[in-house]
Amino acid sequence: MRSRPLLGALCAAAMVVTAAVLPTAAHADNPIVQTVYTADPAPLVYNGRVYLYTGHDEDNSTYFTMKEWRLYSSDDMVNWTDHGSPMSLATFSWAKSDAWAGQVINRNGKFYWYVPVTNRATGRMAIGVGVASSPTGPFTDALGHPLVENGEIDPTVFVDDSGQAYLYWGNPNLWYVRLNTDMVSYSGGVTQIPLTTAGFGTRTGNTARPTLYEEGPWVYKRNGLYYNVFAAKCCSEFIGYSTAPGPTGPWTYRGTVMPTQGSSFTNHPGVIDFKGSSYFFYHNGALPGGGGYTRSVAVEKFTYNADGTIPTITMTSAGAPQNGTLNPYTRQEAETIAWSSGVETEAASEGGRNIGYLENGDYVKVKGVAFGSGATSFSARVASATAGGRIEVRLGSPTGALAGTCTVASTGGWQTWTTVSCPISGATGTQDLYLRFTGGSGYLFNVDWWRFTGGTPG
Ligand code: FUB
Repeated sequence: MRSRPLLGALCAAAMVVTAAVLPTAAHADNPIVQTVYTADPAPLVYNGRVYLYTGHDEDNSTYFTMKEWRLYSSDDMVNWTDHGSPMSLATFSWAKSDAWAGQVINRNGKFYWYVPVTNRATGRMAIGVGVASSPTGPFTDALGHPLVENGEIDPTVFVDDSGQAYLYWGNPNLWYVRLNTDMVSYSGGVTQIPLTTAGFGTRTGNTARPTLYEEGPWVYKRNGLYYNVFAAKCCSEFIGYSTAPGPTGPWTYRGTVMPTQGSSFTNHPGVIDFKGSSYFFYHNGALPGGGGYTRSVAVEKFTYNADGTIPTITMTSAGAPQNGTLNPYTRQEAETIAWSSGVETEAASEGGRNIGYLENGDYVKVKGVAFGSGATSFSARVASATAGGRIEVRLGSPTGALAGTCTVASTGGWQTWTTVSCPISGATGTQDLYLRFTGGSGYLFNVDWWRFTGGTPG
């Protein structure tokens, strides 16, 4: 019996309510992922794409119950491709639990993923390193033991222009080591960064923690200035930041990046520049069933002030504007999604992932699709262990103009794939595409990929 993961079922029911009370809900692109709960965003720009590494809050969590990390990628900041889970607690034989907030960096032709987990042998939080030769993994344990362990969490990694790499982490303190060029060892000791109120702001009512620094540091350099953006105060957290003339300080507190918002008592920053714009990633509890232990990653575009300070950024349901368009005349993965309702993803037998657990009325939105001169045909790779159903190709909204309908018959299995095609009309210019799945009761079919033909993008 194929049973739908909880969040998908929840979304299908809750989206009906959400759409009824929030007129803009159908157009929202935040949170970025609707298929599972995600937390602790760690974006990496590599080869013209943003790779967004996240944690995964389990459905119905009542603590930070996190067993794996997840990965999504995009080249336009709105359509995100689901790459599944390239690393989990099982990657680290010595880890017991707590797949918490980490960061990935590219160096030496490899990708290094620094993560905090609980060390089974000591019961303390330690920092492990995953390594892969591709940003999508699979990642393996680089060391077979922690890189460093002092009971504290949330590593952020940064390579200075000199080539010297630094790993910072900490809650309640803030630490760093100088990583060697192999990125899996360090020289010198573990150094504590003094948490002064000048450096990290003043917290009132907590003598044990007199500064605002709480956790989740994100360190980077821009125009010669070093930034440490971090989760501040607790609880609920806001996002604050400090700057310094060098990688080890002295730090000066600069104020608020994102106020306390969004029904999660934690937040976590990730900051990048991509295709000429700056983006701030964070998490909140905005999905149905969301909260402090069922969080979701979101993104906003922002512009640095002329003096390099960061403006105050607020959470939106609209998210960042699209940076580019999507070409419908090349194969697109069905798990490339701007927004979805009732949809889950899973590993596909033909490689990558497929969308599944599709029921009558579920849909996927793909934003800013450049149909250009106009498509004449749509093809999709599908599989169904039941009676199948239909893919409605709609434009502008889930109930927008019907450009075509593809019928999907049973293929005899959820991973027994065939390609279906149907004629298309009216798909010209750049429009939002909605693939709406219809049929009888129960699960209808899976979709691995799709493609339009007949036109040229533009
Ligand atoms: O996700 C688990 C923990 O919650 C992270 O390590 C912290 O930064 C906070 O977001």
